[in-house]
Amino acid sequence: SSSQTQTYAQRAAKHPNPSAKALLDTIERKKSNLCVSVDVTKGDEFLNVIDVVGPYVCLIKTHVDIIEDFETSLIEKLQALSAKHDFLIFEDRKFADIGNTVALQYSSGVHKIATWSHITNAHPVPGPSIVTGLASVGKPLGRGLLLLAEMSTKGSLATGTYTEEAVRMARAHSDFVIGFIAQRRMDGVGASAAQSVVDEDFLILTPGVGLDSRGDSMGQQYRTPKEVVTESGCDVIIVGRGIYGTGNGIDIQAVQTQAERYRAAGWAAYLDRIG
Ligand code: 5BU
Repeated sequence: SSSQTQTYAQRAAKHPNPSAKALLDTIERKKSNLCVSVDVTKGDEFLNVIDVVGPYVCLIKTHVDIIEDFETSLIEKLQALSAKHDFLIFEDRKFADIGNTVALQYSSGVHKIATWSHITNAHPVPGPSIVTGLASVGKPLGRGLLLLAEMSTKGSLATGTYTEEAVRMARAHSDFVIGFIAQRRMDGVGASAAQSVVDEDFLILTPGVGLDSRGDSMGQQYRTPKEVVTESGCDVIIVGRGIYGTGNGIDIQAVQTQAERYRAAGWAAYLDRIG
């Protein structure tokens, strides 16, 4: 059977990449395929949101470069919350440069992403050298990489043969590439009839998820957990403003309520898919 109909636990048991295995195990243990994207600019607010949504998520997604008062201690506090609430960390860095540069951006600078982020992602646009560059840093640390095969935005150029080439690139580097940011399952995409892809298990993490809105004023498009997980076969829903809101200031009680609501919706959509 394809990864579409297998349980997260079945997939965890045979996944060769340590970060993918840990994510699948966490999803099963917490009955949560919810990743919360914490796109806030103040360190305290960032930690407060994570502490509240922590029990309901398998993964926390960060854009660490938007935090105004970033200091190394913030990462230590993030790691403490990861241990407290049992979730993994995904820095949504979207690397897009030559291998040598991305290796430096991943390992060094102020943020030293590779030292704390279990999963990160990259645009396939430079070609396979972006994967080998990042793998030179991340693979020895047991990290995993997602390729951006599709995007959630209106007018995205990541379609058609670009998406197919992204999947081929992943297949050629499946020791480090654990899956895709995409809007649908990629099983068999870009594969020739002769090629056996039955054993591949790429995780599909999907942003652009909302229960109350269909988009924003800057090109974002939202689909429901049912559309994403049941109908399109994706594995993890990524939710930002649907959980922490769009207004000024954060209502921490509302954040908790929404996190539980999205966790339940994502899990119900998965149970529907596996039947
Ligand atoms: P939102 O508040 O749920 O719209 O936030 C979505 C997050 O996912 C945000 O951090 C984006 O940078 C990220 N994202 C996305 O929305 N769409 C994409 O195709 C990719 C990332 Br790739």
